[in-house]
Amino acid sequence: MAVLEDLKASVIKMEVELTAELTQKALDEGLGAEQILTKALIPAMDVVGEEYERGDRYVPEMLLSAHAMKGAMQLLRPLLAESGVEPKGKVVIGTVEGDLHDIGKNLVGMMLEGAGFEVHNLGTELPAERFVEGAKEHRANLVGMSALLTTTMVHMPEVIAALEENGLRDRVKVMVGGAPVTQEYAEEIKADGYAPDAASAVKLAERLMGKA
Ligand code: B1M
Repeated sequence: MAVLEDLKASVIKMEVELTAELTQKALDEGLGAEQILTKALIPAMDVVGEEYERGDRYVPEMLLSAHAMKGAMQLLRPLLAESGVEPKGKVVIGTVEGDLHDIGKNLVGMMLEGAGFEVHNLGTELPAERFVEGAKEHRANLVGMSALLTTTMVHMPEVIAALEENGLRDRVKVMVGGAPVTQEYAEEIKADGYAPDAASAVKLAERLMGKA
């Protein structure tokens, strides 16, 4: 599909407006939101990451590509989130302390919404207490944590400990994800589940809520 190739290239080239136009074009051509994400937008961010790792791209350029991706996601959001059924569970989701990456976490949130969960997106760089406050305020059944840095994933067990200290651990399930996080790490920190991507996050959340 030419439009998907062009879209991927526009994110890599940091073309914010063109990315939005091509996303709309892809939708107008009848492509599905998930296809646009998995065949163009996510692979583009992988290229961006590889270029950064090789030293061919600096942080401001990484940010511009992220900005382009976010614009595209705004257009896809209503399609990923359309449902209108009784919530399958209440989820609070956020990125852990010291970490401002939010694209993947937002995507997981949108997909959960689309699958019929009530989702409260708490934001980024969240200390453990914010997860606790959010879980209490929204009477959450599920707490989702995202981390994209090896240096920040270490805050995940702090959140689990804070949930325990506040007497919430037996009534909320904990789900973790993000590029450096693994199934082994999730088990080590006693999270209830790990998902490698947004689609598996939905399946995992359904399983944890007994809705699968
Ligand atoms: Co950063 N960054 N970044 N960055 N960045 C990475 C993560 C990195 C891998 C790049 C690289 O070196 N190849 C590297 C981390 C290395 C490491 O620790 N292992 C890195 C670094 C080093 C940094 C800085 C330290 C750079 C610097 O300043 N020197 C800095 C840290 C800032 C901070 O957080 N304190 C930094 C900054 C940034 C930007 C601000 C420029 C920007 C973020 C903008 C934003 O998010 N608002 C940015 C970006 C864009 C990236 C890359 C290129 C793309 C991340 C992304 O959005 N991917 C990234 C390289 C890469 O991942 N390819 C990189 C697309 C997204 C859809 O995927 O987030 O993985 P992802 O989410 C997936 C899954 O992981 C999973 O599902 C999602 C959808 O499928 N998932 C979950 C995520 N959360 C989940 C939660 C779940 C379940 C599944 O349950 C709750």
